[in-house]
Amino acid sequence: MLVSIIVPLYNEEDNVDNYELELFPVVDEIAERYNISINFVFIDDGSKDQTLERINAIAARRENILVLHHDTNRGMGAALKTGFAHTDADLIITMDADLTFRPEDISALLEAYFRERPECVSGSPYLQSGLMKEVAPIRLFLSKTVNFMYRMLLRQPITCVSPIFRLYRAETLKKLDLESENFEINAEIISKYLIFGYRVVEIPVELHKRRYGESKINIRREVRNNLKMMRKIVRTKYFHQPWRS
Ligand SMILES: Nc1nc2c(ncn2[C@@H]2O[C@H](COP(=O)(O)OP(=O)(O)OP(=O)(O)O)[C@@H](O)[C@H]2O)c(=O)[nH]1
Ligand SMILES: [Mg+2]
Repeated sequence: MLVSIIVPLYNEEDNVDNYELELFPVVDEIAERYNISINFVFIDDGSKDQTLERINAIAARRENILVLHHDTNRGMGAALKTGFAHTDADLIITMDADLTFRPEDISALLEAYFRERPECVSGSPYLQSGLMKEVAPIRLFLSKTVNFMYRMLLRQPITCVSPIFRLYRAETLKKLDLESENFEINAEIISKYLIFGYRVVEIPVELHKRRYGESKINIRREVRNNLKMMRKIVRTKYFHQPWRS
């Protein structure tokens, strides 16, 4: 069995420097423990710093790394879609470049997959009480409100639609016609899974504060994109129209 870990990178040079210490050893140990092959697909999305050079230098030293590159910055969703199109893995794991979700929790994603065989295992910081203290109150409030609205619209007990930290069966994921170019791709994927009846299992995971580099999130853009997504959910789920922009 092959598992691809897909990581979008945009101006993350300081985090990339940390991978040999905090990411690769953890993943190597997990691959050995579960007796599976794991490779990495990093997508540099037109970074303006040394991200591409540094990840290429690491890839030259390690076997299991594929580096892809966009000439201009196209957004997290565009980067993930490029990654999905370039892997033949059975399972796809998506994760943040800044390791705010702990690499150790990749084993929790796999554990839940092997136990329950769902189409998706999604890490939710809302199931892990107490750990959201590090998040700014305004972001926490907006996130909780948005997630509440998704829960009502989707009529599913999903606690968090936005996290990137997930495992998917590649076959199912590749059937989706994904249109999001930015952060809202994670909400698009989970909404489509739930509307189309694919089974999603949420597990509690820790979410920590970014230690290196700068946040790329733009709250206004996020709110706007999520409202657009909700309109599409209503059209598809309640008016049985095709999902479209
Ligand atoms: N490819 C690509 N990846 C991006 C872009 N913006 C952000 N990312 C990546 O998406 C992930 C999430 O971005 P973050 O800036 O950490 O956003 P966040 O997790 O909501 O916020 P903080 O952790 O508080 O900074 C990281 O892996 C980023 O490198 C982008 O424009 N293109
Ligand atoms: Mg982050």
